[in-house]
Formats: sequence, C-alpha cells, structure tokens
Amino acid sequence: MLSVDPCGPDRYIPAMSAQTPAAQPETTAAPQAETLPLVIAPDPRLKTRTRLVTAADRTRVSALAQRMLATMYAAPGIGLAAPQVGVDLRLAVVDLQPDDKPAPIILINPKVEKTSTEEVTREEGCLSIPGQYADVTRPERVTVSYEDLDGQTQTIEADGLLATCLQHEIDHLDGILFVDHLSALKRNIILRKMVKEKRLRKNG
Ligand code: K1U
Ligand code: ZN
Repeated sequence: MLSVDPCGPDRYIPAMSAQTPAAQPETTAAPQAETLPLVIAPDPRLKTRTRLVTAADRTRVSALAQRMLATMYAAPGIGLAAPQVGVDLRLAVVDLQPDDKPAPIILINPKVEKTSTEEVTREEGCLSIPGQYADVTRPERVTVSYEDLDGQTQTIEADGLLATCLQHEIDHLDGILFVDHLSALKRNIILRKMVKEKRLRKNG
C-alpha cells in the first residue's frame, strides 16, 4: 500500500465556477502543489549522477515530490526525475494512471535489483527533450526497490510500459538520457535539434 496522497492534476479539483458561495461544499480540496520549471536538454544537470536522499532531506523531499507530480501531470507525462527540475537527488515520480485514475508512485533512492534477459523495443519520449521520440531497447521486466515517504523499503516487479518508464527515470538519476541508448548518428541528430531550439528560444 502506498502512503502517497496524489495531490496532483487540476482535474481533481471540483469545478467551483458555477456555484454560488452559499452552495459551496464545506470540505475544501487539498491545496494543489505548484509546478516547477523543466530543465531542457542540453543541460549539464541532466548529465550528472545524483546523490542519495538522506534522512536530513526527508522533509524537503515530501514537498518536492508533490511539486514533481504536479509538474508531471501538467506536462503531461508518465514520469519525472529530480534532475529534470534541477534537483540533484535520487528521487523520481511515476504515474501511468491505469483506468484513468491517479496512481502516483514516489520513488526515493530507487535501484534496479533485477532485469529480465528478454528485451523489448518501445518508443520513448522525454519531458527534457520535448517533441523528440525514438525506439529504445531495454529489458522487458525489472524489479525495482525504493524507499517510500515513510522510509519503508518497497519493491515493484514491473513489465510493459511501467518497466520502461522506471528504467527511463532511474537512468535520469544516473545522468543518462534515452538518446544515450541510440546510435551516435540518431543521438546527434536529436541533440543538434535541441541545441538549435535552445538557441532560438534564447534569441527570441
Ligand atoms: O522522464 C520523462 O522525461 C518523462 C517521460 C517518461 C517516459 C515516456 C515514455 C517512455 C518512457 C518514459 C514522459 O512522460 S514523455 C510523455 C509521455 O510519454 C506521455 C505523455 C502523456 C501521456 C502518455 C505518455
Ligand atoms: Zn526523460
């Protein structure tokens, strides 16, 4: 059982605009966490191995994880790692929203414990490499251990898109982007486009 309160996307806030003050419900929605600016490639923060979350980081990590979830839902995306919001910590969030219902997972110090020998090729995108997609081959199944917000060790055995997403997010914590799994030719085509787009954004 996960101990995480989603506190995520705007669509979970009840619509208030059609209600008069007298008709408003007595209970108030949980305050929405603010989104964070995304770090866009190329950026050295995306190429750096992050550091372990320690007991001293715990209070900060809870609020940060809620803001990362808000950022991921707003993007929209199915995962987000701390370096993508400029934070040098081993922290990631994932939500594939099965049945269109929120099912956020907050992963502190996640670690791939086991991978299958069978591989699968799936198209990947990245919120730090917007508009670029490519087929990436990875192990089909993974076992990932992580700490939850209560400091309890949890284990996920994943296949399908969740397995791909977990590997993509843990790669981020090691400074690895999905383009690093491609041939040098494909990687350079994508990275050159990113350099060009960054230059265009900078120069207006
Ligand atoms: O870490 C990230 O950059 C997020 C990335 C995760 C990911 C996507 C695909 C395969 C592996 C990992 C994204 O979420 S990109 C956006 C995306 O895939 C998506 C967006 C809306 C609905 C469904 C998927
Ligand atoms: Zn990514």
